[in-house]
Amino acid sequence: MTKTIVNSWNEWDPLRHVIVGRADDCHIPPEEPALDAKVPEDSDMRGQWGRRPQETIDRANELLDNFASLLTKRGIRVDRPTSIDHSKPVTTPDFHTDSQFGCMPPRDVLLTVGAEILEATMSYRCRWFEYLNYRPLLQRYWEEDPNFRHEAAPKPRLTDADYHPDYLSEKIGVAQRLKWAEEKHFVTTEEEPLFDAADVLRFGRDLVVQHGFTTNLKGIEWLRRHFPDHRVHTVNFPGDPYPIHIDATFTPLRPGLILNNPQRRLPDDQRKLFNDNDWEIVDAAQPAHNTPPPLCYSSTWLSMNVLVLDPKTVCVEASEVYQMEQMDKLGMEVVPVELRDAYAFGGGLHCCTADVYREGGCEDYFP
Ligand code: ABU
Repeated sequence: MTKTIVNSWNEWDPLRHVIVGRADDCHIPPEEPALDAKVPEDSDMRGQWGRRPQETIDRANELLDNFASLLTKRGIRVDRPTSIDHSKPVTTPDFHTDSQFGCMPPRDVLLTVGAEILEATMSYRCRWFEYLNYRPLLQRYWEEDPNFRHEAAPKPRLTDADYHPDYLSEKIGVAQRLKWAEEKHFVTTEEEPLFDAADVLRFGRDLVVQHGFTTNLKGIEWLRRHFPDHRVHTVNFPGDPYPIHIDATFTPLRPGLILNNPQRRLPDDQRKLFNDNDWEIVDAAQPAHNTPPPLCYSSTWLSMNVLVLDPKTVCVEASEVYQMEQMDKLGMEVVPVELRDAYAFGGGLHCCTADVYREGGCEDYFP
């Protein structure tokens, strides 16, 4: 009798098995083109690199462990990655960087579509080997589930030709960044296919993919060819001066309902798919914080980076009082989860997880 380990087609069906990241040995990597483009110009991250302070690693791990226990108590199987040594430099024939990033957050690296887990190309040099943190788990799933497809996208070369030099300037300014975002001029070029898994949202037969800093058009075309039975839609959010990862911008909660970041609204001409199928797109509540925590790459909009446990239940960061209130009004049962002190390690509740198994199959929500 065979056992299905891997199955997940969307962001909301009942979650039964998930990977939760670890903060172990996380580093702030040295400067490099795609990473620098994401660090806000006034951020305390500028000019810093090295292993993150041990007390912050311990605190983040405490919160991630608590989150894992909460999920386990709700009957969800939780697996954890095995940290590699992130202090090791990465050298390939094409580039060198003096350290790596970490085994947080798994959502950036692993894209689960049905019975497949696909390792993304990634676009930061410091994240080139990040998939190795998850290989012990993926090997285990492969041994246990004869239908599991373990796939890896072609490793990119990440030469200087992958990055637009005008993004490397110290002072660009938010107005210029917004102009470039409107023009779809991002730090990554079209030299070769690039994508992070966290730029992809799964809606059954449809994949919605953000074109931005971490995913280029060739990356989206690669996904289109790799998933020939899916419809792949490209989206942009011009209000975002630092566009990486879709999951603090566009958050499906259940069939027919999506939260959209009010500063990063989906343009009218990209709403047709949702409008034609009676999906409601509502503005997300304001974040409860005016600034991200120290040494954090992400924006305050991790407030809407939630983990949906099933179409009626959602985990929201415990200090995000406005987001919790809005979820309640939208008819969701809210599970508060403390995670803010782990944000600096790469993101919120959606980021720090990767789906392994959700109930349900591949539905067509946009017939
Ligand atoms: N990894 C999600 C970060 C998105 C943001 O900074 O808004």
